[in-house]
Amino acid sequence: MKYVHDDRHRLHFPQGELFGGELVTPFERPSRVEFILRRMRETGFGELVAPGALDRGPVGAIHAPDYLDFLATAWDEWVAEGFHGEVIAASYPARGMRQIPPRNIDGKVGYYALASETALTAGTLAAAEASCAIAQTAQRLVAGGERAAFGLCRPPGHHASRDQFGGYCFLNNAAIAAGMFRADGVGRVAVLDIDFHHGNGTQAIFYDRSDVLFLSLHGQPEDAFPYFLGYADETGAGAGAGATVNYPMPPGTPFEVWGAALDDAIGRIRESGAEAVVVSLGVDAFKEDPISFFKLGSEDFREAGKRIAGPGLPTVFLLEGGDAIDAVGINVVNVLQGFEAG
Ligand code: OKP
Ligand code: ZN
Repeated sequence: MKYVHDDRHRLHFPQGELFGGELVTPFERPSRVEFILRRMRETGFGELVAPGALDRGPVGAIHAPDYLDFLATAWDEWVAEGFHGEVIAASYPARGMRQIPPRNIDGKVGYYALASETALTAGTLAAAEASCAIAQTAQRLVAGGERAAFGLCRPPGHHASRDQFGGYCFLNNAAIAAGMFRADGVGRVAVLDIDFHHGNGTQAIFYDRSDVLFLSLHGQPEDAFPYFLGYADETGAGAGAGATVNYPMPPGTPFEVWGAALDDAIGRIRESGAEAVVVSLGVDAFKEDPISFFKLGSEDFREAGKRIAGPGLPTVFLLEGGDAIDAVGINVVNVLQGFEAG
């Protein structure tokens, strides 16, 4: 399988993540990619491809123009305001308040943020665009006839909505790739999100659309980030009714239960008539992940990959989360090897 990577992800490495009231070194860090690359090389898996230039059209088809402007100017406005730290949201348009983007950068960040753990820095947009170009190149490989491709996207994307960043995400790579399949004339696309965290951004982007099926296996919102979306009764709206499928699961969920949810999701992909699949590939369902609570072992990821190959559809794998950094490479490559064996 071809895999797409380049080094520009390193431009995004905030020094602080707001965690338990402290600023800690972010869990989502550049070494995640290094561990995956090392494992790809060790196992001789696949062939490395460099990404092409970012195609801004498909980005603009998913994200709002004012949000993209915000990402482009936030750092400079933050510095001009006289702030010395990284860009972190502190004030939000909460319940009962007006949803109007203010002029002041401190307010504007709150308007465009969905959570405060994620800092934006001078290099963040460049890294997010490079990550998106990687996703686009992986999509192009598959649209051009490859059975599958893997994009080592960093920063990840699935929490980013049409006009909000957070959960380490800025541009929704999976949504952009799914939109590109549609623009290529693929009638129906499935986004299968197996990251431990609910893909709230991807869900929101396609919630009222029937042409992109969204399925997510994740820690239940009662207990897990992003907390405010991902319940089982969220099934789509309007034309998209029935095209969103959520599998929220409780702390301690073992592979037997998770795998049954995966089988159900794959069954729905088969029935849906989808002609391509985008997998939001997070491996934080792993039992040793520092911020998650499922109990999958490394071999379970191989089995998951095998099952994902079942429908025989063109498949783009895009990296999302997975922060047990020494195992993230093993678990990602296990999914991809399992897929190839399936
Ligand atoms: C990004 B991805 C846990 C706090 C979690 C943010 C998690 C973002 C996950 N106590 N905060 O989906 O892996
Ligand atoms: Zn995650």
